[in-house]
Amino acid sequence: MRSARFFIAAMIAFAPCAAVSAQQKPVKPPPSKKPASMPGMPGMPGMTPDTSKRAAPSGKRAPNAADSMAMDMSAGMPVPMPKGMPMIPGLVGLTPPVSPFLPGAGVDVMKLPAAKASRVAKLASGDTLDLTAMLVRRTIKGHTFAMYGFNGQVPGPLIRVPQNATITVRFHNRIDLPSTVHWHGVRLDNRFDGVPGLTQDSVVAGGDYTYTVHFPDAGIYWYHPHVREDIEQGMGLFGNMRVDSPDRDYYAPVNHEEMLVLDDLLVNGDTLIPFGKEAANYALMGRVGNVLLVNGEPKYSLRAKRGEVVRFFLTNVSSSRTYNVSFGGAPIKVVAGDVSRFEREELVPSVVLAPAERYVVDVHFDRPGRFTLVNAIQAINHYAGEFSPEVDTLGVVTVDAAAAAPDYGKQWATLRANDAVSKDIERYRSSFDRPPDKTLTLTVATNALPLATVQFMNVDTAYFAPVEWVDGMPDMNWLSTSKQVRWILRDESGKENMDIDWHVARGSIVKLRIFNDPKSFHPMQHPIHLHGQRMLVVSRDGVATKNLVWKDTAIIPVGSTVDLLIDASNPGAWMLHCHIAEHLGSGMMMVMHVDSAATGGKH
Ligand SMILES: [Cu+2]
Repeated sequence: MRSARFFIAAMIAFAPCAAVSAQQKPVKPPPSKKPASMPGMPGMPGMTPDTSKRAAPSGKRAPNAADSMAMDMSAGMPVPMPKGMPMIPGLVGLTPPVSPFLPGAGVDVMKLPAAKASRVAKLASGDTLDLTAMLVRRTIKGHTFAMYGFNGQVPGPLIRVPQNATITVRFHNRIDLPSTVHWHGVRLDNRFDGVPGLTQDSVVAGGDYTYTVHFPDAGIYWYHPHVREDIEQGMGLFGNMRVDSPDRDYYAPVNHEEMLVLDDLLVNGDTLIPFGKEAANYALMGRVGNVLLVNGEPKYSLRAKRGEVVRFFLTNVSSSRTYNVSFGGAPIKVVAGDVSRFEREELVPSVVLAPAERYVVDVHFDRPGRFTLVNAIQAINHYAGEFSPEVDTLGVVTVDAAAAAPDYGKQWATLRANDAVSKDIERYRSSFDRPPDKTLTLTVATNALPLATVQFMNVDTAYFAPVEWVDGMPDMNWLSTSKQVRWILRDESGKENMDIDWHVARGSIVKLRIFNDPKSFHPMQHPIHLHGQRMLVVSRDGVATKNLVWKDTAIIPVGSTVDLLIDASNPGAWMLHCHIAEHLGSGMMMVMHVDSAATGGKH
């Protein structure tokens, strides 16, 4: 029971020539504790991990994930392994088949400008913004790195515009890779979507490109490059856009608003783990960082007054990590998601955010004290075959005894029904239960992976978690590149990824059913993102969503079937892809054409 990983590691070490046949496969015992669930976000039944059995109350918790990981020097590999998890002997000494890449090769990091905090760029319709991707110097937990930032800021400037504004953005690429800017979630003109090879050529290092960005929907969005996201977005190229509704009562009144960009960084002592130059490494699970960052910093703090209501705009810009965020017991009201408000405001115990997702939450700090912003998840240890609760502190909100004025406690306690949202959704309801128009199966194919990885995976897939919240096998993950791993979207005709050629008429309502195959080589959740349109998650595993919200990204847990309803209103060639940067880099993308010969009919 102790160790399936040890068992197979020993088997590989002592019988290096023996290929593991199906009959020989040792059967991994089921994990001692199945990942239990509790009611979480609206429309996400059973997705929130039960971490109620956490070992230590506050005070004893590791302040950050990095502190629970240590480099395994004895193994001689530059990959930080979780404490107590040795590397598989068959992998020792191997390196990924790519050359290493880090930003700013040959540049004196101390001569780079120090990254600044994000500033607000408040723009009116017709305004122009210069946006420069550049090298910056960042110091994180005492270690200094050459990284990237937009306009020298991390996160990049917060672009704040009124709904229906159209702005011009002059993009200047001053980093050491080709790049573009994608305006995530914005239903803009297809020409400015920022996808190289589809809507534009990538902008060479030193080059420029002018975007026209129109904002038809109020809410919270973000921008990032659509070239080598594992490197460019991972090294700091991301920023929020906030689109204000003309309706002054769009949200309930609050005392204060905060933008929280959640990110993680993979650090090994005083170095960053290099990326693959020719292809992404960490292609199996995506790069999961060991330092958690809020707005680019490892420590977030906020002071509030007793009774204060704070609105947090949450965005997950991580390459692969899914978060389960809560505020130290302060009650949370979820107000809005990716592209709209919810039909109804709802109290939730925590908020689950897959990469690229956004949520708007109002939190009531109704008593004085320290409230820790935490990521509470169910960790998986592939070595021991066990699940265990893990709580990482992202920041602290200190609430003073003095009372907040005005007191919005009453407004916070009122769960508003957003009738405009329900009314807008009304015309789509008759399509909720009809058979799907399109289907996708999510799976993976591999070749030329190290034998030890293949053997381990054959055993490991005997069990799975609906969501992998941490990297439970950093050694195998680091060694796998997008040369060896191909993540797959497969449609009903059997076509895969960029061979898929969907055409739907503008104005049609497309029901898309996505199934995440639990029997693949390494099953894992995928946050599926559709460019340029909005969609509803109408059901998960046959359970209808009770409280709808327009989204552009939906998490598909392992073994799940999720029905999406796409409002195909915006003409053009649009990407549909997994937003785990390394999965996208490993082929998990396709194009959906929304043909502008408008029929007005239904698909
Ligand atoms: Cu994926």
